Amino acid sequence: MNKRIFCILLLTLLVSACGSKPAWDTEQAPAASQSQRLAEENVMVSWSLSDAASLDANLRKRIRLEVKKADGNPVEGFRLNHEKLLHLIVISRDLSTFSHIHPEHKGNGVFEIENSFPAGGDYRVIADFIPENGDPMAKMEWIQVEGKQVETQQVVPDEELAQVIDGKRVALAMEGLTARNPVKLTFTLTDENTNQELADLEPYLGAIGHVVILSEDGERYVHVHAEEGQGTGPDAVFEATFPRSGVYKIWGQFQRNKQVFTAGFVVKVP
Ligand SMILES: [Cu+2]
Repeated sequence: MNKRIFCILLLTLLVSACGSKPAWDTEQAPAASQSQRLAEENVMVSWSLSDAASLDANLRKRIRLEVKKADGNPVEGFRLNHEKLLHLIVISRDLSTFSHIHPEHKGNGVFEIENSFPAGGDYRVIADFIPENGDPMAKMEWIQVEGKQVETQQVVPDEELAQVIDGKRVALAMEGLTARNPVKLTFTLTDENTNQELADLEPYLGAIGHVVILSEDGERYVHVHAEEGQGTGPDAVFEATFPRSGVYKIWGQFQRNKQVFTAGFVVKVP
């Protein structure tokens, strides 16, 4: 390359790297990364569903998602977030089934995973990730799974916010339940038979618990982690903000004896 062209190129790079704001003007990230920072509205995900390699169950499908920038180029890098590059939540339209899985990163913004769907029908898929040099974001889509459908359940608020999962009783208490303000959610775990408090929770993906919240219509998604330094139970405390009033389902996920278990509660936010 001729020296003069090289200098012009270098100058162009320097100028574009500095952007309009001088770097000394801000104490945050340098201007270069600010100007390239990926905002949620500049990232899109395209989803596809195909038959899985194994044909043992007819509703086993391969979910493929491709994370792209507004210019069509793939998002190349992802930040490790709670031990994973991307968290995928799959919820049936009636909110009766829930899975939280971790697709494999294939490079070029592509992630893939095989998943067994309990029945045919519509599912809400939510990809939760942080592009390198980008904001945390959640991208949602409805996908249709062909196959025999089951009768859908009504989403009705639970009268009692407690349930038993494999001998473990999970109770949910909410303080200051209202929309658009932080609500304190406390899950308390006890042994169903002995009533003893369970104090041997294990960290699951780097937190004592995870909470996923979805509105009845599947349009509003909230994902929070237990506040730090909470030990091992019996309480796991979270803070979540419901974006508006309405009916929501709240799934709490915990781990004990290397087993992850999920408790789901339907609540009405006034
Ligand atoms: Cu996850």
